[in-house]
Amino acid sequence: MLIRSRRGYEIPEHQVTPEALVLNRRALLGAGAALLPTAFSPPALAQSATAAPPLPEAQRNPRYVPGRDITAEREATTYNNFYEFGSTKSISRDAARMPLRPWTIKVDGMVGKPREFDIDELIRLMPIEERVYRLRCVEGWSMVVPWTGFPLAELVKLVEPTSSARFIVFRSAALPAVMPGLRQSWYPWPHTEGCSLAEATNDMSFLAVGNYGKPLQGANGAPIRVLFPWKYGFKSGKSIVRITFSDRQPATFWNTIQPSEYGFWANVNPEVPHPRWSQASERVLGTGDRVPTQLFNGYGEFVADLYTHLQRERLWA
Ligand SMILES: Nc1nc2c(c(=O)[nH]1)N[C@H]1C(S)=C(S)[C@@H](COP(=O)(O)O)O[C@H]1N2
Ligand SMILES: [Mo]
Repeated sequence: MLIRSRRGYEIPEHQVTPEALVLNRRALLGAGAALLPTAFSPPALAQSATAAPPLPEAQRNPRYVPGRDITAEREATTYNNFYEFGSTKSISRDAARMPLRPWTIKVDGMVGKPREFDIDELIRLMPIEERVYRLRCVEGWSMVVPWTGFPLAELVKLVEPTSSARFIVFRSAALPAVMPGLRQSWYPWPHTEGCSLAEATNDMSFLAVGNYGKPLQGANGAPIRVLFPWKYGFKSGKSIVRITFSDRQPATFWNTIQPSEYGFWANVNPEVPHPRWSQASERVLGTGDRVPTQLFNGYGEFVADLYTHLQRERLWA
């Protein structure tokens, strides 16, 4: 989890293909369109069948103030942890090959209304907004990203958890044809992460379908990923295909690999060091700044209440 972070940081210009394609396409559809020969048919320019359509308009939620500059889009979209694509930070180009449509999210387990959602149907059903959140990786770097999506609580409401449901598990896609990391067979694929039902219904828990005003790119967990900004980033599962409600605390990816280093709750705490490094401060991506890490990543006023009855649990990574 801590490995090779420095080298992966520098990504060659030519790897930023998806953005360049998007811009070209905009230019064609916009001012350039008038110059196209009349025989040119717009459907030829339409999104490929596996790409995401544009997102609906989203208002920024003023409740969650980042207190820091937003990280440059290029940093946040090209410096990633996504082990399905390999254990370096430079996976954005490979991840751009992930087919994003059709995409189905199955919601099952202890719910009154189990259901399979087509991703675009889900986006239409949900109240879409923008949230600017800090994200703190357990490795000691952080970023600030505007995410487009909806509160996880809204999805929870829709499927009506039964009275025995206590936990939720998020399963990520495992697509061997495009994910070379899956060949690293010692990892417990598919990637799963989890939270309690109480955490899931906290307003901060967010399902993101976009960032920087655009549909998510593969590297950031397209087409849908979860965010718990008061926890270390490894809790925020990417490219989710299944959400299962349960009465038991689920086994999760990093906790299974190395339980002594990565707990289930994994709340950010500067005073609880990782066994191999301090968590007192963090490197802010794209700026070179080192800033003090905050308890609950600075979101204690919104989430600390979730843990008052869990003081005997290992709450801090
Ligand atoms: N499926 C999956 N989800 C994942 C990971 C992963 O390897 N696979 N890495 C996690 C880690 S360690 C972090 S820090 C965040 C990084 O999110 P970002 O690349 O969008 O910054 O994603 C998390 N979600
Ligand atoms: Mo991370």
